[in-house]
Amino acid sequence: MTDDITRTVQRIAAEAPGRVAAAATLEELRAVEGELLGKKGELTALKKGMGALDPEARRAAGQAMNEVRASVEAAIAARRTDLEGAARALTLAAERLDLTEAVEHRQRGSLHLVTQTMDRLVDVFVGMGFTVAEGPEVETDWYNFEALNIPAAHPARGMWDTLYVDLGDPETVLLRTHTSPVQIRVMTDGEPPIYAVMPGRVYRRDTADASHMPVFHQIEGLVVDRGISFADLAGTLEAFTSAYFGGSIHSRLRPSYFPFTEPSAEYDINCIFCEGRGCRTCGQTGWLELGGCGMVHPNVLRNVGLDAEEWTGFAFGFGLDRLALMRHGVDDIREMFTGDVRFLEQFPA
Ligand code: 2U9
Repeated sequence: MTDDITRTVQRIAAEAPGRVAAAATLEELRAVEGELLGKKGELTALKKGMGALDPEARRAAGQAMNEVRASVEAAIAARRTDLEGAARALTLAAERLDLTEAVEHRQRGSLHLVTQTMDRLVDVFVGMGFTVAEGPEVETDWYNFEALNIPAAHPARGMWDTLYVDLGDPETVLLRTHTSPVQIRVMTDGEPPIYAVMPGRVYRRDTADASHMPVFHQIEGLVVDRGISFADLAGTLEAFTSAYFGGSIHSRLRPSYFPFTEPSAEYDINCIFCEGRGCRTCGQTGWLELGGCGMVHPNVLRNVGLDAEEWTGFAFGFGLDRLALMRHGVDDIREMFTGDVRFLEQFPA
């Protein structure tokens, strides 16, 4: 009887590792576990035969059975860990979302031509030591006109066809017609010295045609410090011109009028197509008009609480859209804003 039990225990011990390893799924493993260790399992069945043994033999058989049970349990636990890992890997593989296709087959978008132009202009000015300031597109009459030395009844108001917002008293809230109100805010909120550029979107009551849009973009610059002269203005614009357009392109200033600058000037550059020889784009003049500039009017300085005897400054401004059109040979500004991908994808960046 003892020998029978011992042989069976040895057989179970010898066979168990193979049977456990042969279980290919968690379900099969549970079945093997039941067969070996369960209530109706082989080791449990052996226990029942032990009652007939003498105490000595019973203890020896009991010990052998416990050892086999422990090693079978360990083998089953190890196999379960393996099978659970494999099952998890299968689930993960089945549930994996493959997004590579979307990335590979769809073309990535790019920055709009106006954004690219603005980024490059800002880069050049930042390289020259300017900071960048932004402000609201919905403005009050004070920031957009009054503070800039353009009172309500002033004939110069006619220089800007303004879109008013139906808010508060009539004609007190508007869509900014230039980025100049940002300069007023910078001077009101901070102290000189100021060396800043203001890029942004501006609005005019205008019908769209090949060279005008009611919404367009500007970059303006403002310098306020002690001892700033017209020579600093001319030198800054010349330095900007060669940094942005290349060393062969120069600038010139022609007398003009703006209410917020005195003296005021138009800012021209050598034609970037014929480099000054004369062509169709520059109307045979060799020059392209880029924007305006001047010394900040003392009234404007006083309006923001600065002593116009202590501080002087210059300002300049030019349209960004026209610059982008010229640079890329686009002949209708409306092309830039219809959102046609066939146009937009010609300017990847
Ligand atoms: C303050 C003082 C002075 C900014 C200036 C111009 C001349 C100018 C236009 C050219 C074409 C913009 O795109 S455009 O319509 N700008 O000619 N802008 S001086 O002068 C300022 C601004 C703010 C406080």
